[in-house]
Amino acid sequence: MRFLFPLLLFTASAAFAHVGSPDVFFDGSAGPYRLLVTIRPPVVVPGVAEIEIRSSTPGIRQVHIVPLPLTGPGARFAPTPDLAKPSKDDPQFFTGSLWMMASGSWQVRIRASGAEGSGQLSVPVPALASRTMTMQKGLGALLLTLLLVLGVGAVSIVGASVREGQLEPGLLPSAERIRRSRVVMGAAALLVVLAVWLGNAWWNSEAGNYGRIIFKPLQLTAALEPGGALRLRLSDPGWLRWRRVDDLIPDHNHLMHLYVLRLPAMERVWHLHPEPAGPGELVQQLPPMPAGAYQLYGDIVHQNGLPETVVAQVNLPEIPGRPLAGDDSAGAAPPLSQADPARTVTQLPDGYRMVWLRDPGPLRARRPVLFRFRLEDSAGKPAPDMELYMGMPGHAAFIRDDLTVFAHVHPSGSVPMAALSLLQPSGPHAAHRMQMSMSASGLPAEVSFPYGFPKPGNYRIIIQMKRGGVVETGVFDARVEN
Ligand SMILES: [Cu+2]
Repeated sequence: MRFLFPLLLFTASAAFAHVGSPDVFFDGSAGPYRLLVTIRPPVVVPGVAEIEIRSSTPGIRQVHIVPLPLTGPGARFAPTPDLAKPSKDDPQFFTGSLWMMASGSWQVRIRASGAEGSGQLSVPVPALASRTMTMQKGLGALLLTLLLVLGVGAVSIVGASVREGQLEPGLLPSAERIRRSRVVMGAAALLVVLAVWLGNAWWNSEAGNYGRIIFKPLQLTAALEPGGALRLRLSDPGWLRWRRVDDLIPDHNHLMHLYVLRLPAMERVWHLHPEPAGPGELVQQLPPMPAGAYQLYGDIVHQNGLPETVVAQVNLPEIPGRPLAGDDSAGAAPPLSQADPARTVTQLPDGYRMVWLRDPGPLRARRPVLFRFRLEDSAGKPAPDMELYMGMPGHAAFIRDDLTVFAHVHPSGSVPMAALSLLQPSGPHAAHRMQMSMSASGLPAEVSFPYGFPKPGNYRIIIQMKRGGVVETGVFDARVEN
């Protein structure tokens, strides 16, 4: 029985870039067309990635898609692209599936053409085996029955051929023939058992090989040092040879973006940027924090563009701390017990407010949506003095109340900017062509994030925008239905 179900042994959680939120969302321009792209990477590799593309620019006629390695020579020579299928109901919506043949950092190149001409964009996608498919119990039972029938059948055919193969019709086999056939059947049974045993060994060794490539996230340990510094250590649990802890590249100027949430109520949140302190080590000078338990989500990007989110929990005494500096920021919200999914306005400490421009209707799991937010002054006018915060009009984090989902998303989507810049060395591209309320500085007071919740439940959304040198942190709650 064991050889039919050895793969049940390997079930790891699907957590790599982001936590519990493997789908990739991207809002960008392919030449004249603004596209909202959703890529659902395969859970096994090789496996099939599902691609959905919606154009908000009319006139699109054809969409071609092709997978390529993110970097290296393979990224220069594209195979023949596939044609994505237009939807019957919506001519601006296209779907397709692509095979991802190896683990690693990939991109999906999308070429759109139509009335406005043509253009292309690329979306980085990590392809990592996150689990092993398990065999269905019914199929297993069926295969086991077939194996028994085959084995017993083979043995009895061999026996019958020795016993009766050369017998004239109507005659009974002699005692000698019966004895010989029993000996041969015994030998045949041994052979069948040996073949099954070898098959089992082969299967288990294949499963073992696959088990080794299943993604294991880097581990994070956090320890408080005298003086209120938090030391973060990355360690590799033993995964693919190419993964290292000392090959991090900066993502909008920081090696790590660390979200710190006070547990269990998530009523305080910090967005911090630890400094490198040796291979696989980072140090963060903590701001003033009350004693308690804290959840840490650290976003990092490897040299090859592969993003990871490392997770840890830490108990801290009261930290007198240093004032926030640089890009570090903090926010406050009602405790989770008072979460209100109907609230669309966050009143900010300086009189400004952040408004969630929600579409009517419930939020649904696995449905990509543009989440739009506007920063207003106390008179309700769009904030006039918007600035980029770490090179972006805004930063969003989507967190499920049980901490099983964490996604750090930007206006261009859930792809880390460091991976994007490996594709487009000219820097972040035109993801923010927002024809919305522009402030005096030319930056819109409105920002949008493409995202889809991976599963139903209650979520907290943390939105950060910067104006007049101040990072404004708005916290919203969402109830997501199936
Ligand atoms: Cu960010």
